[in-house]
Amino acid sequence: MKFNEKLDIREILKDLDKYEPRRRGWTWREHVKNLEMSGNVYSDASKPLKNSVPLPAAKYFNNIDPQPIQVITSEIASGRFEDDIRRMRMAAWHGADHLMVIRTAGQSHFDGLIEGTPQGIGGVAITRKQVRAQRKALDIIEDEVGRPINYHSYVSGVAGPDIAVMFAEEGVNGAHQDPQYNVLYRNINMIRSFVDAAESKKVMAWGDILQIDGAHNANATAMVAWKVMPELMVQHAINSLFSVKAGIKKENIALSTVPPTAVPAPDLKINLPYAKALRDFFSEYKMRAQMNTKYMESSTREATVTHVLNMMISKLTSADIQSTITPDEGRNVPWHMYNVEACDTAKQALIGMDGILEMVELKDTGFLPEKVRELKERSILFFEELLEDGGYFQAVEDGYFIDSGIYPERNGDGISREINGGIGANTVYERDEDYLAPVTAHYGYNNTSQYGLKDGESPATLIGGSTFEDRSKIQYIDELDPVDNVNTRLEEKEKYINSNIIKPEVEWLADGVVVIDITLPTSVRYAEAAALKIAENMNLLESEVIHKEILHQAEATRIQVKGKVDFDIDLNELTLAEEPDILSDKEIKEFLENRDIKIVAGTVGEDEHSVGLREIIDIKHGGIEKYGIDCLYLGTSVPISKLVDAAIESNADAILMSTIISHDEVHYKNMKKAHEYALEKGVRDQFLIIAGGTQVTPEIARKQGVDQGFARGTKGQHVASFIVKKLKEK
Ligand code: Z98
Repeated sequence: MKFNEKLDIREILKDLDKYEPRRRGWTWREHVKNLEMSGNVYSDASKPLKNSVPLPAAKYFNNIDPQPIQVITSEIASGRFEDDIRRMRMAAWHGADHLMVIRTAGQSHFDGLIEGTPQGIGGVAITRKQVRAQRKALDIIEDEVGRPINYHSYVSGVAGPDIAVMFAEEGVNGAHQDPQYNVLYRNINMIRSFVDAAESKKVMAWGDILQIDGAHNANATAMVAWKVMPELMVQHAINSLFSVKAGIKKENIALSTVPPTAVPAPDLKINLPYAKALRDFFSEYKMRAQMNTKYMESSTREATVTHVLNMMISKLTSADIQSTITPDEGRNVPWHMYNVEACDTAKQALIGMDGILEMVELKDTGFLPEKVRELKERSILFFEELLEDGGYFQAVEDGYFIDSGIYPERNGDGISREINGGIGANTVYERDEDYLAPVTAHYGYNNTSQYGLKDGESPATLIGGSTFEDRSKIQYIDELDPVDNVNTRLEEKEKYINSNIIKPEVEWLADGVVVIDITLPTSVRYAEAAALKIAENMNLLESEVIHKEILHQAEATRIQVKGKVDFDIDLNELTLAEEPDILSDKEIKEFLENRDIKIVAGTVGEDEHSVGLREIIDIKHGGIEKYGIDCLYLGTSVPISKLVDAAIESNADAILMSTIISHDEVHYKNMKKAHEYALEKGVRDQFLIIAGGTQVTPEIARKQGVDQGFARGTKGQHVASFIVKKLKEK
C-alpha cells in the first residue's frame, strides 16, 4: 500500500472467501521506558508508529508523534462498512489502535447471524462479510502504521453465542459481552441471556478476545447518572467474575468505566472518587475509560473539554484503554473529522499529561479516600441486599437497577424485567444425558465419554476439528440481497472511485455534505431561521441546523448548518497554488551559522502596510531574524531607488520588498521597476530581489524580473529557505 494511494475497496473484497485472519486475540501497546524523541523524554509512551499524522504543533518539534501508553479507541460505524474502512485508516494514522464497530439498530434482537452487507442505520450490520472485509483492511492499515490494530464489536443480543463463534473464526480482537446489557436495555430474557453469556464467554476465551462489559450503560440511561455509582460496581462485579469462571483470563477483562457526571457539576469531585473506588475493587482487571456521553450536546468545544477532563482521571488512575467518543453522540452524525479530532484530543491530552503520577499523588486522607470508602460501602451493601433478597434475577424483577436514588435510597423507578419475560423467554432447555456438541469451546455439560473421549480432550476431535481448527468448514455466504449490497453501492459511486472527480464528504463517499458556521446578530430563534435562509440562498440542499450557541440573548447567535451541494469538482481543472519549498529550521541555521547574511527591506511605492513584512522579518513573529540574518528595515513607502541603493551600500544579499496595494497592478509594476533599476546600475546579480504581498502570484512576480514572489500565508521560514537555496546555488 502506498501512502498517497487510496484504499481500494474492490481489492479488499476480492477473494474474501479465502481470507484468513493473521492472528487471534488482543494486543496491548508496547511501553518504551524513557522514550526519547527530539530531546524530550517520555515516561508513559509506547513504541512510536512507522507512519502517522502528528499533531499540528509537531512541526515545531521535528514532526515527532509520541504515542501514549493507552490503547486508543475510535468508534466507527456510519451504516456503510466500505466507507468506515477509509475512516479507520484515517483514525489509525491519528493514533487509534482499537476500532469499534457499532451494530445497526435492532440487530441484537435477531436470533441468528445475518449475511451480506446491508446498509445500516445508526451502525453497520455485523455480518461475516463485513467483519472479514474490515479485518482484512486493518491488516493492510496496521502494516502501514506499524502497530497492531484491534478490531472490535458486540457479542450481546439474542444471537450472542453465534456472533461470538463468528468473531473467534474471523480474528476479531475485542468485544462487548455482558448479559446484564441484554436484560436491562434490550429486554432479552434473563435466563436465556446468562446461559448464552456462559457460552459466548467460553468462545471468547478461546479466541483470546478482550471483553468490555456494559455496566456504564446504567449511567447513560439513568435519570441522575451519578446516583447509580454503587450499582455500577455491582454490575461490574457480576460480569467480571462470571467471565473468569467461564475461562476468560483477567487481563482480557476490561471494565467499561464512564465518569458519571460532567461540568457544570464539580466533575473531578464526583468522577475521581468513583474511578478510584473502581480501580481499588477491580485492580486485577483492565479499565476501558470511555467519556461521559450522557451530557454531551452538539458543541465540539464542550465535548472536547469533557473528554480532556475525563482523560485527566484516566491518567490519574492509569486506565488501559482510552475511548474517544465524539460529538457524534450528541448530534447523531458519525463524521470522519470528529473521529480524527477525538483521536488527536486523546493523543494530545495523554501525552501532555505524561509522567503526571511521578509529580502528583492522590491523597490518602481527606475527601478522596472518604468518598471512595463511602462508594465501596454502598456497593457492598447493595450486593448483600441483592443476595439476601433472592439473587440477581429477583433483584432485576424488583427494579433494583437504574433507580434514580443513590443506594440505599430507592425511588422505585428502576428498570424492571420479569424473570420469565422478555425476548427469548422459555427457550432454555436442560441438556439430555446423552447430549453431545462436537465443538471446540463449549460451556457446560457435554457427554463426550459416550464416544470414548477422555476428560480434557476436545469434543471437536470427534469430527476432525470444528471451524476453529478446520477453516474449510466455515460457511462463507456472499451477498444475498440483489439491491442492498456493497457492489451496487460501489457502482453508484463509481464516478468518484479512484477518479479525478470529487465531492465534499463527511461520512460516505461523495455524500456532498458541508457544514457552515454562521454568526448572526440576533436572538436564537431568528438566527436559526436566518441561517436556514442563508443556506438556501447558498444553494445548499437538505439544510439542517446542527448546532446553536447563544453568544448573547440579543447581540448574537452562532449557528452551524449542514447541507448538501450537488456539484462535483474535477481535480484536473483546478489551478494549484505553488507549493512553498521549505527547508527545516535546522537546515537553515546550519547553513547560515558562519555566514554574515544581510537583507534590506521596506514596503514600496505608496504603501503603508507594514504588518506582513514585519512578520517576515521580526524575531517575535518567527521571522528571519531568528536565523541570525541581519535585517535593515527602511520603513514604509520606500522609493524603489532608495531600496536598491541601500542594498548596494550595505552590500546586502537580498532585498525584501512588500506591497499590498494592487490597484492598476502597481505591485507588479514596482517589482519590474526594482529589477530594471538594479540592472541599470549593473548590480542585479549582487543580490536577490524578493517581493511579497497578499495579492502576489509568484509566477507573475517572477515574470517581472524579481527572483521570487511570496503570497498570503508566507512565513519567515519560507523566505529564509529561498535565500539559503539561492545562496547555495551560488
Ligand atoms: C460503548 N459507545 O460502550 P446493540 N453489549 C454491551 C454494550 O455496552 C453495548 C452493546 C452490546 C458505547 C456503546 N454499548 C454502548 C455490553 C452498547 C450494543 O444492542 O447492538 O446496540 O448492542 O462503547
